[in-house]
Amino acid sequence: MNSKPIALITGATSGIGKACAELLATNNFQLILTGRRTERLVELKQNLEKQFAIKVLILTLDVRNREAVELAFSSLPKEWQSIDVLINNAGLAMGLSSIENGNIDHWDTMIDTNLKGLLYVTKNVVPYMIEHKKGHIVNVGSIAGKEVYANGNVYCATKHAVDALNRSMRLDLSKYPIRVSAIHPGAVETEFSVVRFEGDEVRAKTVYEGFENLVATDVAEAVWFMLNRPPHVNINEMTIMPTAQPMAGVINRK
Ligand code: NDP
Ligand code: 8X3
Repeated sequence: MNSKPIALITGATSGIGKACAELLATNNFQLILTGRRTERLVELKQNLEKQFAIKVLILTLDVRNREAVELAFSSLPKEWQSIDVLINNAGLAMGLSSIENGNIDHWDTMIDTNLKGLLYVTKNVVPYMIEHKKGHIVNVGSIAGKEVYANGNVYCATKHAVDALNRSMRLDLSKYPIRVSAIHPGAVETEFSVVRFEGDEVRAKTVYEGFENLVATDVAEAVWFMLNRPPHVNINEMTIMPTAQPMAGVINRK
């Protein structure tokens, strides 16, 4: 494999992760793309390899599965180990309920994915970055990790944890030197709300009615700005909101 930089993106089958994959492909990155939906990964690999002179490695992976994450990265082919960029993007919200009405299975899924999954992947990828004395981790947080909104409770808690980990990782890893950044978006129309409302596409659509939401490429472009700074510059975090959403939970709809 030639010496193009390598980026690993979790949750590349949809939304922000997929948009980051496409943008990095146009910028000559080789890509390791992960997600649970293999068919989508295969299709994305085929499209990107056809369009760009890059190689794409796909790993079907549930980030909640600690053993599977360990196995996937311990058996990573040598030519893919020199990872320059890790985008910790895989994540989800489930449900939107006042705390007393919350569904504990939803809570477990959000904590296992957004928090523990991010940790499992990071723990298994950072040794490669330390070995190669380079790396940039971008953690996908949320405005829900900076503020809270009604009924967002556990999702907000997981994203506040991502915010704390982003700052802690930077403190721990800058000595190697590994850069660590977070992107905190407001409302982006992806499959996020369909997942949150367990496949209810009609309800999901109402989240984005009456205002201009962000789209996944808006977020990918902001991520690219962070990645594309010279090595001595670390953008610690960026918050990116629709103009119509001045804060979490507040949207000016027409
Ligand atoms: P999507 O639902 O469109 O994409 C989520 C991605 O995460 C999919 O590729 C999905 O892949 C992957 N994923 C979910 N669970 C797992 C899992 N257990 N193991 C591996 N991959 C998983 O939503 P977004 O693109 O909007 O979300 C991406 C990130 O952005 C999330 O962390 C989300 O919290 C965050 N975010 C989203 C905002 C929004 O308004 N949309 C705003 C702020 C932050 P698959 O199902 O194939 O496994
Ligand atoms: C999701 C952000 O504002 O749509 O992470 O709840 S918001």
